[in-house]
Amino acid sequence: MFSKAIVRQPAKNFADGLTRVDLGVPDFERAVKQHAAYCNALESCGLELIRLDPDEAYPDSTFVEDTAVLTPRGAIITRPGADTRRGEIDGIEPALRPHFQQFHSIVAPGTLDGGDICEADDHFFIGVSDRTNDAGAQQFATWLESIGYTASLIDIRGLSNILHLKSGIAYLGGRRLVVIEALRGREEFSDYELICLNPAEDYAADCLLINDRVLVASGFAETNSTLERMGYQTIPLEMSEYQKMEGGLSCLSLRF
Ligand code: CIR
Repeated sequence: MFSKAIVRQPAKNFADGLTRVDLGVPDFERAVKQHAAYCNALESCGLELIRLDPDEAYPDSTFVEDTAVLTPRGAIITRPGADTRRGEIDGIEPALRPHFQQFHSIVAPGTLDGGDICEADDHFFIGVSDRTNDAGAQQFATWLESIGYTASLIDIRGLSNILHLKSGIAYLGGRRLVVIEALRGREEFSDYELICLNPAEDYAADCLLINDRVLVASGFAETNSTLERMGYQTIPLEMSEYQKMEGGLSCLSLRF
């Protein structure tokens, strides 16, 4: 169960962040409204929010998930793979200090983005991507093993339509994973029940289990009804402005 989350409202220059998709320039006012609805949804799931100030020094800093990985046994500060995002970690560590005793950091030459880490109970899937390199993935796996978790590495470098591993998978508890079609055949998932999405709805794979509800991007009707039919209570959220910047629902918070 989660009780808290860290969030950071987008800064005015949010549109200057990184993106490889051609979905248009995000509208700042709309992004702020969508962020507020996201925060309300987290609160309606029982979370207390720790709200950080918008930070214009880092246009991508609303995507707080990439700066840390939080587990019940400790926190790790990442080393984001994009140069323009590396300094974002400086603003996250002080916010986490009061809540975690065990701290660790990814160090050079390793790079790792939190969006590449999918926690599935005591096991962690680690995406090796254009942002998370082999050294970062290995450092993280070694740290996890030192605190009693297991890990497997999933190479997604050939998949140009997903930025991070969690752009393509989500863990819903009970050994059940949402996956995009392009990842369903990976051996690492063979012991899991897979909910495979219609490729037209790949963006909806970045959904988020918060306690007993699932946050899901709105506009992806098939995914939403599949999840509802399986007994999940979903909260659909408008994510259009974040999708333009290649961010999804998990990216906008750090939950613990
Ligand atoms: C970036 O390219 O870094 C941001 N525009 C999007 C980051 C999304 N984060 C995530 O999936 N965890």
